[in-house]
Amino acid sequence: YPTTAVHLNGTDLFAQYAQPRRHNTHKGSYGNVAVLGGATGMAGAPVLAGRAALHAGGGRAYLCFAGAPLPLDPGQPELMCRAADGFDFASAVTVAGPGLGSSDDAVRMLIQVLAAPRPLVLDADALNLLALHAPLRDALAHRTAPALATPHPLEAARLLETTIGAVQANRLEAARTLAQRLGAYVVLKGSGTVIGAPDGRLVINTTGNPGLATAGTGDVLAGLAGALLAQGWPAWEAALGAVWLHGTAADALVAAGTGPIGLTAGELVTEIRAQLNAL
Ligand code: NPW
Ligand code: AMP
Ligand code: MG
Repeated sequence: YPTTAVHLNGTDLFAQYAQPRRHNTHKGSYGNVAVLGGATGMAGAPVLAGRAALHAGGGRAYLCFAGAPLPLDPGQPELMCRAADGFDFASAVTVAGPGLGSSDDAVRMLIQVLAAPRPLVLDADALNLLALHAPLRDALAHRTAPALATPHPLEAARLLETTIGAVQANRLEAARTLAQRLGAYVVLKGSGTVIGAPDGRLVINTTGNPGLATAGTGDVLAGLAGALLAQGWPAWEAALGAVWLHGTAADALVAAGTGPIGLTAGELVTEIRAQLNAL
């Protein structure tokens, strides 16, 4: 593969992998997404990821709380809220990390998720825990199903045991090294998100804008990626498609005057649905 990255065109990707809704299908045809997250005080992060999963076409979405579970999301009662303890993570594609925190319970749940033979998205505190605990990295290395890690520059720096400055000074190299070390597809977020594969492939995304620099947009990206995986996209293409669509939705919001100033992660969720249906 070339050592410099190629730039991403998502339209062709969606033409090839997005599933049209066929008549004789049901919610089971579009996959289950589970979000492992939501320590006390952090319920908003899994809610945003779960909402994104539903708006991106996932058949069912479960919020699995490491802390006390919300009884429901009144703004999105379609989400099924559970305690993470006892949830069968083999029944879904899991998005692990949004608001997960760093408790012993969070580590224990993450070990269960890593052991489940299903595609997996690792974001936020799941990445911070991986940086801290070698047994979690071992569990990741022994997986058979693909994993997709979505670090922002500080999360990448923690995993690489370096600084944000060093990551940002060579984003291509950071994404490639991280993908090789974790044995996972890596989405290194930030302006010009870099997507890397363990075999050395690198792609730069050019959609998106500084309107995305606001709380919760990363949680939305993780839920979107989970929904594409749950609908059968291969992991590399799911990473590319999620990043491209997330940025495209943000660009459409800005073009309509909903940002860049004050764009919210919740608005991004509904625009992702609009863009997906237009594609
Ligand atoms: P600085 O400030 O420049 O030194 P953290 P988090 C850096 C949950 N959330 N380019 C930057 O560092 C998440 O899911 C809950 C350069 C920044 O200050 C997590 O579980 C929400 N630097 C948890 O909170 C909504 C960049 O990283 C620091 C960068 C903590 O996650 C919000 C932040 O990293 C949130 O999603 C870039 N592009 N991007 C909710 N509603 O419940 C980031 N940085 O300290 O790991 O904190 O990302 O907020
Ligand atoms: P997180 O920090 O996890 O909430 O993720 C933030 C999301 O917003 C990621 O998808 C970033 O790539 C995106 N983002 C943040 N700032 C910018 C920016 N200036 N330009 C484009 N995308 C951005
Ligand atoms: Mg984040």
